[in-house]
Amino acid sequence: MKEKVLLMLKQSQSYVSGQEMCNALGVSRTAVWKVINQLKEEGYVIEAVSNKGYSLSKTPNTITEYEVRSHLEDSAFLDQIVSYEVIDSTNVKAKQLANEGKNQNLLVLAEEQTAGRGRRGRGWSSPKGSGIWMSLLLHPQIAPQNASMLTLVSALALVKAIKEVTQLEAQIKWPNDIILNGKKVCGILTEMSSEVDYIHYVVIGIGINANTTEFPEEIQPIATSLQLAGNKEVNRAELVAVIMKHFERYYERFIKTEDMRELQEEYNNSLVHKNQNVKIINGSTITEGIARGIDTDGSLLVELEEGRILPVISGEVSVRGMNGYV
Ligand code: BT5
Repeated sequence: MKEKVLLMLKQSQSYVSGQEMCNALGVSRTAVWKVINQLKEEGYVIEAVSNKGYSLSKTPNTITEYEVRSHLEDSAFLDQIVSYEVIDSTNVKAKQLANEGKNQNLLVLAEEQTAGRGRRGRGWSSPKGSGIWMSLLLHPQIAPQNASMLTLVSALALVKAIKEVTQLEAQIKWPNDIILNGKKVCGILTEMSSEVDYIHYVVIGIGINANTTEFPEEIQPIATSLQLAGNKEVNRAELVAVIMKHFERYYERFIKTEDMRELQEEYNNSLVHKNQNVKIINGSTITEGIARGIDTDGSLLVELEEGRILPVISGEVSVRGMNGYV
């Protein structure tokens, strides 16, 4: 109902009368009035003029289900979107929904996470209202060992969407970081539930510092946001919709072959360390070499001093630039 009222207000060039809404929605005037008040509480600025009706003069920069939907082009890809003001972790929620039997493509969004998660038990700072914290639940019929490439597919969609919405040229730090000006602007956490030869589901968690302007001290040296990099506030709902549009296209191409052969070149063009010296850190062992790009299986190909090419598999290692994080 809220979504319908909002749609009527958005589609109208001027005022929508209360009666018009009642008729279209089959509800009472009081019911419409209640919804209008709820929308106002969420930050929508709605003018009410007697004898004319309601008109929407400002939309808040939120990532509610209906704001995201209003930017999504017609597509059958996403079956459901659910949005929360605050949640522990959108990845945890997506997994819970999957375990409860949701077998559709579903997107979970949150304005704030109280226990945002990075890889291997690390944390993810997810303050209220400024970022995009979201998880995509999918049920791909691919071999479990190929699922880690979905992180790379997502990274491509993020770079493309960031470019389209902000004109910023972000780059990928293999396998799961998106980088702007040498700092991390997004992180991806892909999780899976599977048997050895069968995937129950995959959850792709994406954290984007969209309009964040302040970071906790410990990540200040490595973190940035789209707003800081571009000097402009980003419409978060629009960005989510554009990410989903590009993800769908890359995902379809990936699924055909279950490898990166079609996306390899584009991925390598966005690689922050392409043809640069990197350190591969595996526990206490550090190997140095030149990153050449990914292979079709998603591994990072690193040329060692003696000329040998070492395929580095994600999950085992951390990749660093020679003088720091990037
Ligand atoms: C990641 O892990 O980069 C994956 C982050 C995924 C977050 C999303 S948000 C929606 C979904 N729900 C979740 O609970 N998670 C996903 P990793 O490569 O392990 O990087 C984690 C490290 O990044 C931390 O140890 C910090 O050093 C740094 N970090 C934490 N918060 C950050 C932020 N907001 N921006 C940049 N860096 C951050």
